[in-house]
Amino acid sequence: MKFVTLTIFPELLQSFWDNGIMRRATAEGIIAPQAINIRDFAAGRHRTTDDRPYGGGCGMVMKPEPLAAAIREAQKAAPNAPTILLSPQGRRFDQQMAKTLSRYTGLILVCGRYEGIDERIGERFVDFEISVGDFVLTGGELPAMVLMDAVTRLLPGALGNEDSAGQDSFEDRRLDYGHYTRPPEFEGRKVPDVLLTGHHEDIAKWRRADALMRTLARRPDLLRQTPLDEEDTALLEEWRREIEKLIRSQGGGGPGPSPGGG
Ligand code: 4GX
Repeated sequence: MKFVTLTIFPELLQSFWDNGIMRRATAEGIIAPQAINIRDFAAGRHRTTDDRPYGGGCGMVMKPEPLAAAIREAQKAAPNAPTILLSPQGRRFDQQMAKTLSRYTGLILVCGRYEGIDERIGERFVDFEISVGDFVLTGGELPAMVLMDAVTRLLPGALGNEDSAGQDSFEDRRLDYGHYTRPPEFEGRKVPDVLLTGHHEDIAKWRRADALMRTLARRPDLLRQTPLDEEDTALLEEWRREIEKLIRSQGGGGPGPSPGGG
């Protein structure tokens, strides 16, 4: 996977590529990251990349000519790669999108600064516009790193352990289960007993229930997106019976006519 990143701050990306999984994936030829400095394509003694907005208002806009030249250079480096603009106006990035993008052989990532880029660059050069979330950053470099990170760990061999990416949270629209390591008791808090038994089937069951419970408590929207399978339905029904039992034992209202009638 070739990543060609267009930025006025190439050093920001270099430190990211020089460490951890990104560094190893580069060494193994799984990714080939490259930064193109937009300023190298700017004209004049000052190599200006921004200018005042037509129509007035505050902030600056990235000039179209240096960006166009930089994108054309990127297209030479990664001929079949789509051009992606990181911006708050884009489609929200998620695991499914990361998976889709991981099938390309290259991606061109345009990192804007200031108020954004001249609209005509978007119309002429940009294939996808992607946002990493509903908040405003000072530049597209962090979103580009988020995207490259999520895509890289999906590429075969990138994590070392071939299976790790398939076990992820969100792969089946569930949050991850709780993780524990030694010691078995930490500041009075114990590791769930089942995890110490070595009984793989019971451990798998516990993890599945824990993932479902956490998703129900923290992100119920994820459960509404996909139909529940038999095992999850059985767990939820078991919990419903326990909750009803608990409420009845407290003298609370159970099933029956609602106060207002039908
Ligand atoms: N997810 N920003 C980009 C400048 C900009 C604006 C419009 C192009 C078009 C962001 C986000 C984000 C701030 C990065 C504005 N460039 N990008 N920048 N959230 O907030 O992707």
